[in-house]
Amino acid sequence: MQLADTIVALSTPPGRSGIGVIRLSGPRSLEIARAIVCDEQFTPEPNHARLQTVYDLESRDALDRALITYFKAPHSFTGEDVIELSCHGSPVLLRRLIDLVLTLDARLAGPGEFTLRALSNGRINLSQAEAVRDLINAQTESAIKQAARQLRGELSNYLQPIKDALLDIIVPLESSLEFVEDDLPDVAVGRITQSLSELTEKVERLTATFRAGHLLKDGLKVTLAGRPNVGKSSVFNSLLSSERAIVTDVPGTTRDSLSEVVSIEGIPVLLVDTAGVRTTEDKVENLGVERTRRAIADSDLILVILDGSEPLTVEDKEVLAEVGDLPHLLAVNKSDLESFSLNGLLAEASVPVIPISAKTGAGLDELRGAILKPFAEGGARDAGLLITDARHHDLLRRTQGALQTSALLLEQRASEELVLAGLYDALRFLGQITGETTTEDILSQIFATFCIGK
Ligand SMILES: Nc1nc2c(ncn2[C@@H]2O[C@H](COP(=O)(O)OP(=O)(O)O)[C@@H](O)[C@H]2O)c(=O)[nH]1
Ligand SMILES: [Mg+2]
Repeated sequence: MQLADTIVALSTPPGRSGIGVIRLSGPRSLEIARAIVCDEQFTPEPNHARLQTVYDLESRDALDRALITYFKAPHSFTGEDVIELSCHGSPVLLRRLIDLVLTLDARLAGPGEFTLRALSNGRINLSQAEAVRDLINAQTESAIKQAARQLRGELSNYLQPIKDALLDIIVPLESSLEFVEDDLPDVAVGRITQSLSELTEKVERLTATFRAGHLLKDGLKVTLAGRPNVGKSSVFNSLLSSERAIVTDVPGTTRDSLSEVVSIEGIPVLLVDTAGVRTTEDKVENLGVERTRRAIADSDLILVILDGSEPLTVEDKEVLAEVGDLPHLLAVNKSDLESFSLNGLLAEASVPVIPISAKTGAGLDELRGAILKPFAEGGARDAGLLITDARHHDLLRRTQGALQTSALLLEQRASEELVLAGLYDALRFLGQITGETTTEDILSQIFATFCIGK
């Protein structure tokens, strides 16, 4: 990755908007800004927005009045000279401006390249860079809060004392290797064993938060299944609080799967409304039924909807057979109707049975609670620092393993070299979380998951 060049990207989403922001970073940023405002003396005060006319360099026509903000190196997000142009949000205008900037010896930024530069210039560490990405991708408020904690450096602050303590063990071990002929004295072994077990426990505690953290970031996929007309689309709409799916009393109305993310206690739940499962002659509906089968197979939980105003039908039983032992719960809909009954399901079923009415909203809170219950008690509202990233989780588990191996070797009075090897591994794994010991190809893999312009 070359850092000597100047990069440019649209930092706001493509499409029409009130304002569109173009960002430049690198040594030529100010020079390029001077060119497009057609003023060689243009020297904006750093960190202050200036309203300027920007020009088409070829035709000399004024293109827009834009707010230009200059962030002087090293006091910018990337640590380099940065120019931000806040223009009116016309895609044509923004495209033209970027094309002009590209003729002035800048190049288009790759995904996450601004953040990568911030990392390379020591403005943030790797876990903070990942937090920037997670903040942008967050699907619920709780996920935003977690990403913001990581961005503030909470993860690196938790890990730093662990790394320091590891060094405190490594240094005397190394010197005993050099200077002492005999084995380590028992007191020293006891002390090291004690601090190793404390460190392992700290790492374990953090590793264990991944279950909740993973859920918070990646959420759950919940598929609604049931024969036509039981009220799947109505339940879908009620859980979303919107009229997203078409509801009619004509069986087979929903032909394709629809999905939307809804936040349940801060956890993003991808709800999938399906065509339902039934045998039909209708070609389009049959394709929908096929998709339902696939959605059922790869969801975390299946919400089987039954119509409590009628006795169970053969089709209902087919759906239940289809779901089989997959994780599911039964929502018995239309509890507002006179003829409603749970059909003896409570006594029979081995999974939760929840009476609901999509029409009145009765039982929907219980349903939300039951959806989350197998995954997270109490949601993620007031959780402490959580590990949300699979990469971090993997590295923490490896750290744990390395520490345990070292402790075992120490107990067996193996040579110091062997004990040290595990400690160095642990240190390296922790360093990969914050980026000190992360290799180039891992870095490029991580940054490939960023959006362009960030
Ligand atoms: N009384 C009553 N009718 C409902 C309820 N939920 C859905 N319905 C009706 O049942 C019919 C089928 O609903 P829909 O959501 O399209 O079912 P789907 O085919 O399973 O998606 C429609 O006429 C709805 O108005 C409910 O809780 N109570
Ligand atoms: Mg439907």
